[in-house]
Amino acid sequence: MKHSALSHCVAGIIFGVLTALSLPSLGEASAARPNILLIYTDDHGYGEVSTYGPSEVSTPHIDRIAKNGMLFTTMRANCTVCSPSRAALLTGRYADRVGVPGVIRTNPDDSWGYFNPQVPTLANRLGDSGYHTALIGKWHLGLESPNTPNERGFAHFHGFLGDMMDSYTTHQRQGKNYMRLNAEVIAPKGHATDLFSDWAAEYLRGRTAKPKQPFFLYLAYNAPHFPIEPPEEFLAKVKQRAPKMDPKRASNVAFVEHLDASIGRVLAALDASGLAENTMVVFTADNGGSLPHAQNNTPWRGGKQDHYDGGLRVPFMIRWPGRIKPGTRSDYAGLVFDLFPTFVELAGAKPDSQLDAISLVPLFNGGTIAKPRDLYFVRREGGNLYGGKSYEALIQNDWKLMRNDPFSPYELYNLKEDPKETNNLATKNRKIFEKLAAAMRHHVQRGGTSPWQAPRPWDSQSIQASTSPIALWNQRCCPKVSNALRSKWWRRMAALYFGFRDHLHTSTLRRQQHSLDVQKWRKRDSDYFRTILPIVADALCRAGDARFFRGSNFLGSDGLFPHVGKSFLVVAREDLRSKFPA
Ligand SMILES: [Ca+2]
Repeated sequence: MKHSALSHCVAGIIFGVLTALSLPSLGEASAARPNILLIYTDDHGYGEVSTYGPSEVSTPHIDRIAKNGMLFTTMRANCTVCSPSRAALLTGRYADRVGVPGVIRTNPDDSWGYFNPQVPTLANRLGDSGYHTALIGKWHLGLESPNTPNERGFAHFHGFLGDMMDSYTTHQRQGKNYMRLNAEVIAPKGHATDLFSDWAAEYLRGRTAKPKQPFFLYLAYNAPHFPIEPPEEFLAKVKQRAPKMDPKRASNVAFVEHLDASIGRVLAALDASGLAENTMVVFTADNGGSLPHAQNNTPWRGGKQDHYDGGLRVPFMIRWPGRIKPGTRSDYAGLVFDLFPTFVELAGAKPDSQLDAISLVPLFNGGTIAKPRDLYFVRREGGNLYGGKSYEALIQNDWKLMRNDPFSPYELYNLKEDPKETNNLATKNRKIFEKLAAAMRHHVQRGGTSPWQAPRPWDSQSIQASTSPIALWNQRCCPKVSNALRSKWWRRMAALYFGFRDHLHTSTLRRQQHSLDVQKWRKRDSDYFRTILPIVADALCRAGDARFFRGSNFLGSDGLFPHVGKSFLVVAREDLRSKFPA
């Protein structure tokens, strides 16, 4: 591809966000099917939950879930960072099989996943079997259509789309607001942990009006992910109790204790709703704590971003009154995405055939799961340390093969004899090494069948400059939408076109890299209109994280833009949306 005369043009994309489409209830549910409350925290290390052992942190409310149910000691997150863990949880498949080997970020140049819109989510599956489905809190699987929570199966979404918040009180990320009530942009006031707890309590109170329809509430806190911002009164309590504690550590302790108190408020609302008896409560996290932020993964080695167990082993507990005996414990070595088939089974839905996850239901009455399985982990990441490449880990029986970046040599540990992963046997036990390496390659190949970036127009053979943009739009872009909505999008696209055109002029001229005959170009407006619209239509349709489109064939080759040769870039930036109002 020639880049000799590359032109960067910037366009704003206006998004007609689909109004939330609530899935219809498919009939009243059987009373035996439990409601499901999944509490999912962010970067929450094993050492930050007091039920697992002596800790500086006191988490009585989280501990109570284990006390009233089953404590799991050997569960691991599917990934050592956020998005892949969430993609796996919501699909029951390894994250690289659904397009999310790495973190989906608000900055497209540093985004390493695109959540495959074709794969049904846990919310789809439970919704289809009659559950009301809600996500409160963090999504982190896409910022735009078709990967918003409402479009991926959640009837109710009250939370934020992004990867993290730069502040728990402003809720913004790089100056942008990703807080939403369904598709509506909202600007609530307060600490995010308090807000999500209030919204969850409100949701639970609302469910009392429909006691016969079971619900699935996925309550995904962003705490205790950095920035570590405990409310002042919680920090004061910790300082008073432990005045000599390192200040950074004290902040973490207070932050987790605030989270625990908030979870306590949600559990109290569940009790008050009268629905607790038939509600399964699960508590777990997406990955281990971040060591540079003074988080604690005791007793495991390493932390977030590592394939050592400090990055993977997470707190995990399930309470189900009358069905799981209080105070029980399981040492089953599973992965958090095992919740997918577990919930689907409890909902009485047909099991999925494409899953990598395994239902935990046999464990609930003291049974075992004997099926042997590999536990596979993958993370793709940018920056010089990772270079946009992935690195993997694999556990088979007592053995783990792993590395913590794509360039370091593999390490091999015997987890049974060496649970803290201090004795690397990679050179001493080549037989096991080779066996696990072969199994790992198998998973890498399977993951390779799924793209991890959104498809882009220049990859498509079906787009030709001669094709009518209207036909393209109708054919490629959401053929199921109503005519009224389509017409609305067309108006927005027209506005976008004119705004784009003007911006193209100024940015190109300002760069002075190419001479552009504006008058000549204007004469060819109609050609340009026909040419650019398929790209814009595609952009609007795909919108997900793909805000970067290259239109070489239909722009460079027909002589419209001789100054840019065969390469042409359109970067559609969300921060320009305001320039092109609908
Ligand atoms: Ca995380």
